[in-house]
Amino acid sequence: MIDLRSDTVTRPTDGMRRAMLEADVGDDVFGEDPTINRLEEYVAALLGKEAAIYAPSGTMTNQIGVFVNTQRGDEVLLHEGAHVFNYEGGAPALLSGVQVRTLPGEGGVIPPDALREAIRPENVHFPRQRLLCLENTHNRAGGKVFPLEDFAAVSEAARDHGLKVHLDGARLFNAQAATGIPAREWCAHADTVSVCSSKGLGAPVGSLLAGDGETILGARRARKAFGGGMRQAGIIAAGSLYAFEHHIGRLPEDHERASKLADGLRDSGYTVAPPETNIVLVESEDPTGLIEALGRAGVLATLGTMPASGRPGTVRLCTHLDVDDEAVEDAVEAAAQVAVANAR
Ligand code: TLP
Repeated sequence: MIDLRSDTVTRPTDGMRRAMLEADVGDDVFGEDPTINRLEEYVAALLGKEAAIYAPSGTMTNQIGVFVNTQRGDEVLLHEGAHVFNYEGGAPALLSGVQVRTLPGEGGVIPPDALREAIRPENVHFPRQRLLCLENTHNRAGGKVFPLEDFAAVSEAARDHGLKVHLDGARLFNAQAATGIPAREWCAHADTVSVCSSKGLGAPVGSLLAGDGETILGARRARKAFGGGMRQAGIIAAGSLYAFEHHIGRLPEDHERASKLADGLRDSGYTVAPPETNIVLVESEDPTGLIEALGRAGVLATLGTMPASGRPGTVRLCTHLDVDDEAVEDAVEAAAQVAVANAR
């Protein structure tokens, strides 16, 4: 089986497992885990922020980001395809008591004017608007990079209206790898940033939320309340630290393989946009049927989107640490056979 469902499916490498085995640990709820402390300092510096906090998942770091930037009854603005809105179990309402308002935008990019149009006047009838969430790269848009200038422009528009900005940077280092722009340049336009070690960077578990010192202190209280206070978690944090230290530099390999995969699929008649990073979206009128057929041919994929408003749906294929050139060739070959069978 060639598993292209997500870049979350990777197994830790030997070097990563060794780092985990040898990790110094302590009780992190007491702030005494030396590996977690090192990881938090490392990632804060990498993102150009004062402080960072380690948590089990990107969902948790996003939701702590929502929690620390809002109060109950507030409105959070985000893109209609945002992970925070679509794939986190309704957590903004569940955990922070906020309502979300979705905004349109090609490729996950919210134009400043779309944001300005959504701004409400000060009036007792209206919810307070306190936060804009942005995502880079954008998962549902197919791993698209949020161009830095556009990011800065919409962030400035948000701040002009007194909003804070949270960046879901689960795949922020893919944006860095695709553009050569350091991740911290996007972070300079956000108040809080979530990054994941468990996506393209290949760690088994772990995400961080970065921001200013006071906000991250608040995030420590929120993490405990959300059940994310961990004890000798240096054992997993060592895998995350290893991922940040050793695997950022190899992300371009995943992007090249995604391009090869897209080219190969196009050659077999599939409609595929050129990927900017490691996510390939294949257009399909019947995405669930295509996923089943690919699965029977030995390639695992997931649903991008279902067909809607006269537009085809998409099937998502991700390249990652455990996919080599041969796997890409085999996946292209299997997909070609599916295309031939479907044409019969
Ligand atoms: N995304 C997963 C699924 O939840 C869809 C995937 O396979 O891509 N932000 C973004 C942009 C993400 O893509 C994800 C994971 C998360 C946050 C949440 O991370 P975890 O899974 O660690 O909670």
